[in-house]
Amino acid sequence: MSAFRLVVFTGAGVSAESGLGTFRGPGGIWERVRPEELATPEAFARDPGRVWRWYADRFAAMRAAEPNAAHREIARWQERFASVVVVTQNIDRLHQRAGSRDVLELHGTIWEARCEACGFVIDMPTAIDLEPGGGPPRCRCGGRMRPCVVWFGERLPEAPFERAADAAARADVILAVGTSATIYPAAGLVELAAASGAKVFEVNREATPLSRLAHRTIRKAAGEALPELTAELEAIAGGRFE
Ligand code: BJW
Ligand code: ZN
Repeated sequence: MSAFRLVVFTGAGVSAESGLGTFRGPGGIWERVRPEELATPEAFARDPGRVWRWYADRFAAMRAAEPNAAHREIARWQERFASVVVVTQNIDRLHQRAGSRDVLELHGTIWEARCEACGFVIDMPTAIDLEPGGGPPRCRCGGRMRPCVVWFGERLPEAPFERAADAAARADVILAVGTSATIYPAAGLVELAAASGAKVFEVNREATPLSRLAHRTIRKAAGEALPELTAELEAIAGGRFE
């Protein structure tokens, strides 16, 4: 018997109970703004001040937010299972703040800003302080700083994506939590895991395109569902640590 491998694939819904808005669905961010107006390189080129301020406001909310019961339960699984890889589409770092050590950020992080011209990276609080006027600060090379997130039409960071694909291909169970699973290539990781023989678990308040792949679906809020799932995962893992 080989060691039990769990991949936890998360989206905005896992942070909803920390008070952070999701993108799609009722009350979602995209009901108020159109993605192509803000979350694209073209939008940033057109109106850098607007896009920067939108991220600075969201950063303030994410910094003030606390990890919830779902983030904490996922972090606890590290002590119970041989391998737990958290693959997240979230930019808020709440998994790391809850104690998860192996977190792959597929869509970057709002905690850093980088220069469009030379790639120099600084942390977001410093970047915000550099420009009290509220726009994106300039790098020492003269280039404009931007949030270290992945916009539509941009490539995902290669190293975390490759590690995530490898973990998905080797997983015994992949658990998708709080994601509409509509954004590619991230959503394709669950299809890859399923095709490689993993059991697919889904925790989401609503049905998603993944639901048809799922061996087990739990239609509850993540903070309630995940602590309840622990015993079930332990039964599947069966103490496989080596
Ligand atoms: C709860 C809950 C609770 C609520 N408990 N659950 C194939 C076909 C067509 C198009 C494409 C394709 N492949 C790629 C594309 C283009 C595009 C794409 O996927 N478009 C789709 C519309 C189809 N993809 C891209 O552009 C990607 N890049 C790319 O493909 O590059 C290719 C390339 C190659 C070579 C050179 C250059 C390029 C990049 C995608 C980047 C996505 N970025 C964003 C913004 C990040 C920064 C920011 O935050 O502003 O990432 S968009 C947004 O969506 C964000 C999220 O990470 C992502 C996913 O959303 P998520 O997390 O699933 O949230 P929601 O809101 O959708 O869902 C929340 C869920 O939670 C819901 O289901 C609720 O029910 C549930 N929920 N409360 C449990 N308490
Ligand atoms: Zn620079």
